[in-house]
Amino acid sequence: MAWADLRDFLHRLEKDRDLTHVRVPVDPHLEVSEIVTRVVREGGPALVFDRPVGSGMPLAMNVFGTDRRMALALGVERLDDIGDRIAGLLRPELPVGFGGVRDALGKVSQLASIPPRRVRTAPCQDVVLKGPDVDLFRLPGVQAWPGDGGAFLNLGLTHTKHPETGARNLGMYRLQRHDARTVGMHWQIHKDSNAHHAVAERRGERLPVAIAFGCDPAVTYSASAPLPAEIDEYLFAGFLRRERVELVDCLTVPLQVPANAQVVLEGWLQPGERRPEGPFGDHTGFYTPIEPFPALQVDVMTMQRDPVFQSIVVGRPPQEDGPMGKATERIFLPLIRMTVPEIVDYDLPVEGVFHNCAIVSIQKSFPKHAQKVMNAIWGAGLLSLSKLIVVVDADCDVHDYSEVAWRALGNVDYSHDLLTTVGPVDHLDHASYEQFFGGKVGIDATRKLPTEGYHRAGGWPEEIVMDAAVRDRVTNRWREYFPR
Ligand SMILES: [Mn+2]
Repeated sequence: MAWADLRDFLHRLEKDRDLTHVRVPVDPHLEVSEIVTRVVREGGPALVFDRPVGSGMPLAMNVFGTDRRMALALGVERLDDIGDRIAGLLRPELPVGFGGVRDALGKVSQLASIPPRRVRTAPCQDVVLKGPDVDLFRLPGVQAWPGDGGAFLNLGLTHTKHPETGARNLGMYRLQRHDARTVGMHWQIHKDSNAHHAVAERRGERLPVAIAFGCDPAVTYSASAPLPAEIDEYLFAGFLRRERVELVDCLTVPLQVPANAQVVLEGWLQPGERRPEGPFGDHTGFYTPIEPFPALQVDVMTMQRDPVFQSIVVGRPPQEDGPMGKATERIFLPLIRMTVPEIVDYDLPVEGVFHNCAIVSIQKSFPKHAQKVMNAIWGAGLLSLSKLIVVVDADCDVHDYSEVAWRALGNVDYSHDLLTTVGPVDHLDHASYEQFFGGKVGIDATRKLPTEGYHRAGGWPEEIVMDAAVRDRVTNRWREYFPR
């Protein structure tokens, strides 16, 4: 069962006592951020700030801030359930090989076949503000960190379409409020909207853009998911929701937005126009410097009659984007296995902000198999940005960092087991000496085979494991040894 809209989901959280209203006035300049950061760290509830200072609109934060809420947002008990559903859909005809993730996702969208439905009227257009009446200061934009370049309207869903193919894209990019009518589009180099904009500029055309805030949770999540450019986020959202997403035509741009969005901005990007964007304290835990980025002049702002604005604080992990990224990690596992079937499981530690470290377990069956997997990951979508890949054997629990560390630190001869290379790194990476590319390393922490040059007498040593019958006996007799 899908959530009808954001409000429907917030009501459920309230019923579960997993949402708290903050009823006193709170300043979206830093104060909201400090509160949210503390609540996220405690694994606390979603928050609705009823009275953000300077705006009449309530502000929902930390909506996805725990794995439980993230799963509930996508209508499942465990995030792995979605991966299982994907694997189930794909099982009859496994697309494997080079186009793996793209083909598999295409197949899932096609098999699930829950395309969006177009509606004529929509609550998100109940209130219409045009031209000089547009006022982005009515939205409770959050300045999260002292060094930020201003307030940001983050967690907005940016809609564009390819100027030549007409393929739409839905993405989640950071949005700086430059002034009452202008919003900065932080379109990183590897993102789909950036590609649309590049095509429009090459053709000397302006690019229509619509940004929706406060959509139903599956749609919001889909905007954040690193789907291949060919995959329609709304088909994917339909698959997640098991119900069609209702879209309505925008008023002034040839795009559609979710009918139940809380707030929508519409406008056209002029070719060649850039404005300094940032600084911004990002999920790396560092400020990203000012860079020139496109800036959207908003022609029309539409909204529901009593909208609630949803946003997010990012910064040094852990933050709310952690559970969102974990959802992606779990949902994409069966898709990654389409391309690299020997992968058993993987883990992207939140401290590694999803690009800095990937831990992968594999069913090793030939010499240098770990190196093959490293190279495959460095060639797979946005996972290709991974800087460190740790490969362990199938029997290692990749989510148990203690076990991973034991193997990664102990099972390595650094003259043989390191693979170093150079490749693209995340736009936000601050450590690479050049922006956009840098060095990467893979650690082969698997058991080594004689066929890959490990010629020690007796082969790889046997790990210490207790006899299973003894383990069971001790478990069963525990109360006898230690009566209360
Ligand atoms: Mn996309």
